Amino acid sequence: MTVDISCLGQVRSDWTLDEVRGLFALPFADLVFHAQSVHRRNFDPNQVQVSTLLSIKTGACPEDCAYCPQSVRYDTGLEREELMAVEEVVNRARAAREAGATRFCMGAAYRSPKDRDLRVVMEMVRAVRELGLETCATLGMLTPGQAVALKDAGLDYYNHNLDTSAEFYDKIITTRTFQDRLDTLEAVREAGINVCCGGILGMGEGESDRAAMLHTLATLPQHPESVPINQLVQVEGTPLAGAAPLDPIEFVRCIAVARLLMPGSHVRLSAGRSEMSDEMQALCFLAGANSVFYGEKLLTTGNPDVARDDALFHRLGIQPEAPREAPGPALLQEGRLPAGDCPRA
Ligand code: SAM
Ligand code: DTB
Ligand code: SF4
Repeated sequence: MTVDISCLGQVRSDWTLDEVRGLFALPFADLVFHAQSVHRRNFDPNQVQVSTLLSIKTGACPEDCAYCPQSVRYDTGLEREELMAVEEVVNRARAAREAGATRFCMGAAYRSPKDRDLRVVMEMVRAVRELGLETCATLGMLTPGQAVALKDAGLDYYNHNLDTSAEFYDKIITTRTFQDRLDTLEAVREAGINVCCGGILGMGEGESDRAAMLHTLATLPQHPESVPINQLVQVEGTPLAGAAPLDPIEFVRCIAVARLLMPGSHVRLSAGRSEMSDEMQALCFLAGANSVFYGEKLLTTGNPDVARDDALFHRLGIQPEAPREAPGPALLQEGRLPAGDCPRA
């Protein structure tokens, strides 16, 4: 398992699985040092992008994702809620903006949206954008036509996660395939929407699955602009409640590897922060995480309250990042990120 250290920092889509494993095998201090070095070449290391999530349609989802409190198959005591009114969403977005968020992410417990629901979401996107916020939605699988409609409504980002490796996938979800996910990601990319795509750690997968998931993300034709790395939030009633928690050092390792594989992408320290110490979050930022969800709630579960996050940012000297042009092609054109022409080791 070899990796050519001199090539780190290049934007490449031709990583081999062996190279990814080689990064995982590095001593922790070396890995975090390389990740932080690459991070500094592309980002201000003291800035973190801040998004706020809202569940615009909650529960009663027909899918069987083993981690999810919103699946209709598991009794998690969650109250189902119909699609929210546009006005209510706008009020919540305004409050998020006033609290300091720059991106507003609207999540719906759909397998895939019906066109009549999509029309309402498009109205939400237009209205949230008028507030000066970046917009993000996560609505399940999309057809190419639906992705184009969302783009036309002004959607900036679409979140659709791989969740885990192709190999481990059917231990977690049986109601749609890994390929379905890749198809939606392609539709989103083709429509010209920024891609937000990552996964969940701590579902009983092995390190080889974590490496394979990051490898798939980093070998997509273009890296996702945003890469959420979630730690499983265990919810009573879901099949994954009681799963053995992941070693926190292994979680940080994944953040560092994601940073090295996708140097121009925002890596989001996503769900699971409520269960993390401030020290662990600081290590994640050091390893190259530069985005978080901000606000008391994720979709249905808790997130650190804003007072705790404000105090953490203050202690670490972190400032919220102003919205900017999405990285990737834009930065490549400016010549800030070298293209991937490094010969493989
Ligand atoms: N229903 C849509 C879908 O699955 O694409 C959108 C919403 S779904 C809740 C978005 C993502 O949230 C999932 O793909 C998963 O990665 C993450 N997620 C859901 N439940 C989680 C949990 N308990 N812990 C960590 N991440 C979770
Ligand atoms: C993502 O990767 N994480 C967010 C967002 N994308 C939609 C969702 C986390 C959900 C955690 C469980 C819940 O609150 O329901
Ligand atoms: Fe439904 Fe999304 Fe939850 Fe899966 S992750 S059960 S698709 S809401």
